[in-house]
Amino acid sequence: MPKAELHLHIEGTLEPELVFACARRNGVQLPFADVEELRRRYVFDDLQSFLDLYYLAMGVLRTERDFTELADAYLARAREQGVRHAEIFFDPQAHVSRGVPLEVVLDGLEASLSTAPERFGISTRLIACFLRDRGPREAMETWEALEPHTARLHGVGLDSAEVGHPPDAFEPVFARARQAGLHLVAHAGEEGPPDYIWQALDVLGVERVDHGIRAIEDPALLARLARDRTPLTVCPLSNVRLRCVPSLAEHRLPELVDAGLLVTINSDDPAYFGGYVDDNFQALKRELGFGDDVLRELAANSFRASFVEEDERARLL
Ligand code: ES4
Ligand code: ZN
Repeated sequence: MPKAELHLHIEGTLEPELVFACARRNGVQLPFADVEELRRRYVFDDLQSFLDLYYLAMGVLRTERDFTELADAYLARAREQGVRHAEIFFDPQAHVSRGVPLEVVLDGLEASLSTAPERFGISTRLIACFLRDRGPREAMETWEALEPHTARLHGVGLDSAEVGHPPDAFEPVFARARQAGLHLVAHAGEEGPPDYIWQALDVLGVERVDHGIRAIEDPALLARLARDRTPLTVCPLSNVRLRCVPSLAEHRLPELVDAGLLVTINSDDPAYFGGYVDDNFQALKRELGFGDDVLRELAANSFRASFVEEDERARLL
């Protein structure tokens, strides 16, 4: 089933085998003995406990080659999962803050992504995310560094630890990205309250909400999202692994669909959460009894919610 992936952190596709390969060639010492020990750590209590390991593991990414191999490995997996188009997040601050230049990250990713259509049948876009827990000032400094590369980007987003870091503080930096002609998205309502989703919409002016699952607690917000057809990029296996929902069977995703929202299914950080995007689709079938008709509609939504221009859309379907 052809689909677009709209919520995918490239650093979250870093599989343990590549962690160790990069660590070895870059001379990075890891606090894990081997791949098996690292994989055993993939049990999380909440978003922060995941982020701690996510930022630690990505410390092995140092060279252009590392980022190229990371993206190549994702694309190979994505092709097998029916992905035709991917709008890919990356976290500039997570690399620049540890001394890896922005150019290394961008050049490394692009060396892979620029030939993805021929090699994997996948078109791609890059979305640079600001780390909300590093604050609005550093976000603006990051934007100043990104601005010369605007043509290489398709949008900006907002991610990392949500609670205590509401979207409204990032209004100035999102305004700058909008002026530069970029698309706007933000993580909101993953762990944070519905008010953060309202802020993402009304203060930041985002076109899509990443996660957004806590909208289910606010009927007026559901009505707003349905009316505007604002897409939600829901990540079911991520929500279970980070304990945002008690189990997949209890996920309220069916209610979001029934409320008329434009819901899409995505993998978030597939190396960490037990599956790539089609594994998320299969889990919905298994645990929530979704029929093939609903799954096909969710896959179709991913193209409707994508930032692909109308004339390019026909190629993808
Ligand atoms: C993330 Cl699941 C999730 N939530 C927020 N920020 C993130 N960065 C990478 N994965
Ligand atoms: Zn995410």
